[in-house]
Amino acid sequence: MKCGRGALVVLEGVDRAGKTTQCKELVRELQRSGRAAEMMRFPDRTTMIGQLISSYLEKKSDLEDHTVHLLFSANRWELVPEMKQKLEKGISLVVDRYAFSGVAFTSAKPGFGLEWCKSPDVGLPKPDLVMFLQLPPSVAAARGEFGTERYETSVFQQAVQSKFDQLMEDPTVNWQVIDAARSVEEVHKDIKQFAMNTINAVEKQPIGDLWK
Ligand code: ADP
Ligand code: 2DT
Repeated sequence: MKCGRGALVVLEGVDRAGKTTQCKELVRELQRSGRAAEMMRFPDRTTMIGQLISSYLEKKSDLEDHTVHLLFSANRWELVPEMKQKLEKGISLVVDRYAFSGVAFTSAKPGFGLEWCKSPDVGLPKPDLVMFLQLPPSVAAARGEFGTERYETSVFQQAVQSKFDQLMEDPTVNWQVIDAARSVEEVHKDIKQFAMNTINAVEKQPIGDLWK
């Protein structure tokens, strides 16, 4: 590796925490400072699998719960070759949701355990940094109404938050909790700092395997 690999940086958090806003800001900032960086998001609704997922989220179709969980995972796996290629070329990837959302959302449904939910994503490229944008439900509510997609209710979002809390107890993942209730600029400053430190730290390290 001539100039080192890029970092895999993930942003997670509940609805309206500011993930998309901050991913875009971070990519812009990294590019401004001369680093190669690209944004990705999951689900990636542009692929064939992504279109099935999108139709499910928009409630235009129904899918059995295990099935849709596996489709979300397949949607990540189908992009792994592209992700690895980019990381190895030195491009850092800033990702809006990843396997953690996958596990948190499905395990918030009745009858789903954390371990079963994690299993299809075991071995994915391991994020070098996962920033969890923490936002109290009351502040999220002030940012606008829930949309009309599946999962967009306060009861379900609370269940999802408690699953994220469980996932964040895992010391094998480099979690950083970010107070997302501040201004876009203040949140960005923290995120930029964590991301820059990570990018510098992992340059010469191999890409890890998630949950392995
Ligand atoms: P997410 O991707 O987590 O759902 P978004 O980035 O789409 O969140 O932001 C949700 C809404 O909140 C948008 O209207 C956005 O402009 C607004 N927003 C994002 N960050 C902040 C912030 N720090 N303070 C106030 N409003 C914000
Ligand atoms: P947005 O496109 O607004 O982020 O909503 N989800 C996401 C899952 O249930 N499983 C997953 O693996 C992922 C990545 C979270 C996407 C919705 O899909 C949920 C909200």
